[in-house]
Amino acid sequence: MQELEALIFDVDGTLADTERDGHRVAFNLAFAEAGLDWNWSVELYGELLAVTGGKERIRFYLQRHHPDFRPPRGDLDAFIAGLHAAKTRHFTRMLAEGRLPLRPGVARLLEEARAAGLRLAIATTTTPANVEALLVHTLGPDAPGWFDAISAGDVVPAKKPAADIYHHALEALGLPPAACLAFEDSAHGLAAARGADLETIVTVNDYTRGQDFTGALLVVDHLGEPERPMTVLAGDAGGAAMVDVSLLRRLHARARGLERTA
Ligand code: XBP
Ligand code: MG
Repeated sequence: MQELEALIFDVDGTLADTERDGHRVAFNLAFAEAGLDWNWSVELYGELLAVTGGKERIRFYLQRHHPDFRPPRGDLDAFIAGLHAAKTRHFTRMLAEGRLPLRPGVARLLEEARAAGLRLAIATTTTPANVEALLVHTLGPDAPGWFDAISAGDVVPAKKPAADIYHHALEALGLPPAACLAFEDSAHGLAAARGADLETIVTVNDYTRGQDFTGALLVVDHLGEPERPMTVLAGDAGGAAMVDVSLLRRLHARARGLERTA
């Protein structure tokens, strides 16, 4: 049977709770800076998360809420790209200020996986500069080098729920999906990972808790810490309080073993 060789992580909502107090706030700062009176509330942003990717999200918002909007100059693509660049500047500054910590258990699991010889990768919709800033400012300057593949943003034409970004990461790792596990926080992310044949662990957050995670290997509230056990929402963690390498190996073996005999 195929051994577990690598872990592939989503970023937004999975490594850190970035959406409500990070991306949303950065979008609003960029809008204000551009003299726009658009303001994305926590509730509205929850609806806009239906579309992944910041530029795509701005376009979706305009179609829904300001269908007659015309940019003051240039074409709409260029206008959105400019707004989005400003948003990335604000978001990476917030990360540098330490305002967006990693979720429980993330640093613990990354360190344990490295020590156990598992390879690490990232598969995310977000802009590469955001991934770099998050890793550096939460885990240290060497952290981006821990990952054998960082597949991010516009490197593929179709963002999640399309599977493209996971195919990109698998190709960069040079591994089949059966050798890997994915970590996601949303139904779109789960669909992307499952579309690439990856078994997936889901850590929900406030925006995604009510979504349908059928097909996930395990659904938990977070990865857990020794002092802060996780709660299992779906799947069988065998009573474990944390997602650690030994649980991942057991889940992987069980999933792939079942698949082989199915
Ligand atoms: C994350 C996203 C991203 C961020 C914004 O989805 O949808 O768009 O909200 O990032 P996932 P950018 O976690 O499923 O990858 O503005 O840099 O696009
Ligand atoms: Mg996510």
